[in-house]
Amino acid sequence: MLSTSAIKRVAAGLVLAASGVAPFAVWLVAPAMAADVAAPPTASALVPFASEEGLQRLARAGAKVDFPALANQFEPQSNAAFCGPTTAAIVLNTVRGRSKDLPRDRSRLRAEDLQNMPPGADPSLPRFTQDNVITAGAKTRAQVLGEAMAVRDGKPVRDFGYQLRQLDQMLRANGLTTRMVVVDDAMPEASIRAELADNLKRTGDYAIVNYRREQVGQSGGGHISPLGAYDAESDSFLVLDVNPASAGWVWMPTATLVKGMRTFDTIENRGYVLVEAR
Ligand SMILES: [Ca+2]
Repeated sequence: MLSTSAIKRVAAGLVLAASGVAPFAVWLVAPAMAADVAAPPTASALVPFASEEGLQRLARAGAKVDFPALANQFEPQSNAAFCGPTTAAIVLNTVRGRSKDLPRDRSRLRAEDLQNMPPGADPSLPRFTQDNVITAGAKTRAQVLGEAMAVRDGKPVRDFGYQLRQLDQMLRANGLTTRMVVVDDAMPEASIRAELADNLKRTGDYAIVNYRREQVGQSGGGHISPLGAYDAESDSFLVLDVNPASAGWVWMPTATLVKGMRTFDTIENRGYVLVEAR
């Protein structure tokens, strides 16, 4: 279907062509038109959230109650290894809301930031951050950022970021109840779709996915992000990608998402974690 802007551009091109304007002027119009009248996305295509089609999917989606709550707490990861902690911080801030007992992360304040404040003032905010969620878990910040976790055959074994099981442990250590699902070769796509879509229809719990970018048509390796919604008509999930420096939020077909989760990572396949307050 042509968008209104595309129709206007087509009309402008026809007018130029009919009026005998120099051919290059017609040529300038054509490429933009070609982009706008591209065929509808194929079943396997990723559809950017920031597009007309992307917004339409959210508007009609029947499973999206988690989206506004997560969007309100969204933050992008600050370095390449922190997709797990960033996802954890977003979900924890969403689950725990404005509880008074949230941790305060003063690591981003410099000593000179306090020099003009009243004595004893604390400008930090009660929030989970992608830095302080790591502290509660078993894996240390240094290990997340590549410090050797073991030595094998005389060589350091490094393990950047979080494997699914490590993420699950860290989420539980931060006070969440979790259900971790490893997407092994035998797990049917239908049960994964049903469980994730059901979650996205329900308030109070959230779905986190761990997939391999290469397998879903993006560049990069293992990645972790929360899901925002499910649209049955296109059979796709809205992945709230926490690394906008690499990729934007996208609608990812179920088959593609499952393909990305059904990939091996160090000790077992990737998968997803469902979380709720304890
Ligand atoms: Ca939910």
